[in-house]
Amino acid sequence: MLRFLDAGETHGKCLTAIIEGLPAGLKLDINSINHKLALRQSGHGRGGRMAIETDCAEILSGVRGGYTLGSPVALMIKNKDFENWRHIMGAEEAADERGVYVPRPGHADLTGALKYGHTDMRNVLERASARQTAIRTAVGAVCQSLLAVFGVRMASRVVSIGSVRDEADQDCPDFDERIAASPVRMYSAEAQAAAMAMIDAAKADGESLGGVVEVTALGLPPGLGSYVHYDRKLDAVIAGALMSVQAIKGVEIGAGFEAAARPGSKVHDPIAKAGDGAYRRLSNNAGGIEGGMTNGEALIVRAAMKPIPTLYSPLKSVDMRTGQAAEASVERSDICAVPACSVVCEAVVAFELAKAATEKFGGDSIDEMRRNYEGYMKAVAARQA
Ligand code: EPS
Repeated sequence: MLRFLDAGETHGKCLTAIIEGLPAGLKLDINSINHKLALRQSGHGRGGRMAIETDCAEILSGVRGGYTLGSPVALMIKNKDFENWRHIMGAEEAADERGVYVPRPGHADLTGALKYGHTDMRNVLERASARQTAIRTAVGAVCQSLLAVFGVRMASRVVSIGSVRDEADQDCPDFDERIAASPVRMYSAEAQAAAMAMIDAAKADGESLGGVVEVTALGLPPGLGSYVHYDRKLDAVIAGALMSVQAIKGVEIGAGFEAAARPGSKVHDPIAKAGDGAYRRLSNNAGGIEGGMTNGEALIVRAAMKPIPTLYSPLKSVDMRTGQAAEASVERSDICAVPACSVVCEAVVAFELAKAATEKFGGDSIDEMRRNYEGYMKAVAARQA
């Protein structure tokens, strides 16, 4: 079973992850991991921290000469900002400075302090921070290398920021290139300009902005996940994983919430036989998942991100030292991290798909996994003949 653990505080020394369950013989390219890390750092609306960091992953173990060994793969991303925080965040000695005593509404601060018994809420926010998404992105990039062996191609884009929507279809010309070149990862030039203006206005007003991101995966075989038990349903697993990303408040697959307003004939995708004999859907409102399993169509998942809870014009809160009303703490933060969030969500879905693929096709080596995949695909083709 593919699994990972991660650790790290936002101003601590580094972020780390151990991935266990990757097959031996998988080619890993550090540049493709670092490319995803750079994408995650970019985007209009990011704050001052991103000018400090240049996230680069280091592979600490489990890889030799560019290929996985089958042993756990350990990854590390250093926090450059640690140099500014060493005296406060050191493991052995930590100065009692920059304490946080007024919780931010919408953040983990207050409940985290009550739950773990912290008085300085820095002990909560350091780990609750979305900085953790950097290492999750690195883990996802590794998983995308595994998925690529089986012809799976993933992408992500921003659908909306605040009230500005970009509903451009994935089939538009130069779609991927335009998303990659856009500072808000939108296709439409008008939507991009409006979103950037809205972010600038939010910054001027001491506000923050959320939005909706979309992740797609093409080339998935039918049958990842399962209908037989609730905790093996792939849509449930993906939704749960996305909801674990900081600030994600909603997830939909395919037509999602809109399907609830349509009659059944406008929701379910008719089935036909394609020229090659394969069963195909004539539309894709299901977003590539039926009965908790991939059905061979494109996986389309959307996630809604709430606005970041750190506001430069702070909301009302309470000073936990005195019990008196006070303005919420202001930590340096981003105004809008929706473009970054699209890259993170792609990585998070990649991990769940790679996990489902390793469950389905198993194998200690990539060759064994490939044989299992090819044998299964042959059997599926025979069942459609
Ligand atoms: C974050 C606060 C900010 C963000 C951070 C998430 O960090 P800092 O307090 O150092 O300015 O920049 O995001 C990242 C560091 C990152 O890499 O995405 C928070 O409170 O969640």
